[in-house]
Amino acid sequence: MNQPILCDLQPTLIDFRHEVLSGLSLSQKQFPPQFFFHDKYGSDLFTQICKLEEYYITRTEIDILQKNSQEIAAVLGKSCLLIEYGSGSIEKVHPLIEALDSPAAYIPIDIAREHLFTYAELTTSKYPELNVIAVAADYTQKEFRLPNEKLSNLANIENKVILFAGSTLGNLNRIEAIALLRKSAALIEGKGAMLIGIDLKKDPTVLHAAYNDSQGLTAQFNLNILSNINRELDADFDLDNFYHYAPYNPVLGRIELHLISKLSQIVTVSGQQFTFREGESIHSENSHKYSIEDIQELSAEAGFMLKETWVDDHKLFSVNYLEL
Ligand code: AVJ
Repeated sequence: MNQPILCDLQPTLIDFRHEVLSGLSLSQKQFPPQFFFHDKYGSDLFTQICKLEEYYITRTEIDILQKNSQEIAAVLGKSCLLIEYGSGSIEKVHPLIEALDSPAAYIPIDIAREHLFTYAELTTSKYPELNVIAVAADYTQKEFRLPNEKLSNLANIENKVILFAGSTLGNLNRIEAIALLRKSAALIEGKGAMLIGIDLKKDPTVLHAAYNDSQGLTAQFNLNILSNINRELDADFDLDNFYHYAPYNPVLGRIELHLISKLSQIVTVSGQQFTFREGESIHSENSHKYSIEDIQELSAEAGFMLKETWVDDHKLFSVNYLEL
């Protein structure tokens, strides 16, 4: 039976304790966006969020990729090396894989080794002809390289394309986003393309509903970070003393997630004390929204050309092909 190749580059996992303590020590307290997925409950909550009517993002991206898979595959061309940041979602990537014309290989890259390998095995068992090279690594790290020794015995590669789905790019600010795109250009050695899912600017009311859902799942998702800190870092956050606040900032074009302190209070984490004033926030995520023009500009800044954009009927979400 065909097996995926597993290439373990031993990514260093984030030091939760260090990240929490340093984030809470800043004058504007903050957490990195990966914290939402720190435990199974957080990941499960996100799965629930994706099923909400109000949270259009995931469903819309899947829809765009499925409806346009033939056209996207034609743009990617024959014998394409499909690299993916994050181990893929079956609904997003498999339709594309099916549409591709004799792909050279599919390379999912993820920091979560177990999850990645399970996904890679599932993909090979579904597509026995496909070369799958799963790379356990942190693609955001400066030092990250493709395992070129594993690629040398592949048939001719006509195009290298990095798939970056889920609007994860939106977590980064403009400077960081450009840096990641430039890094990606270097990864494919100045020749190739990216296929990126990006959430579009739209009526802020729609955005507000997506991040302030009526069932309060996003609020739980945000507050769950505090539960994780309580459990793992011997902390005493009282979840009733914080609330979820997620406004759209039209100047910066982003939804911001915050945890706001309801009162003045002192919280102890791993023996260290942190003071909160009434109304003070911990900034837990940014989710940037772009217009097609913004995407064009961003691409150009990083040395890419926006060649093609696919959107849904309501222009909620976009899938973009950026070429070097
Ligand atoms: C996983 C980064 C796409 O920005 O919509 C959902 C995560 N945060 N609800 C997003 C998220 C709050 C999210 N991404």
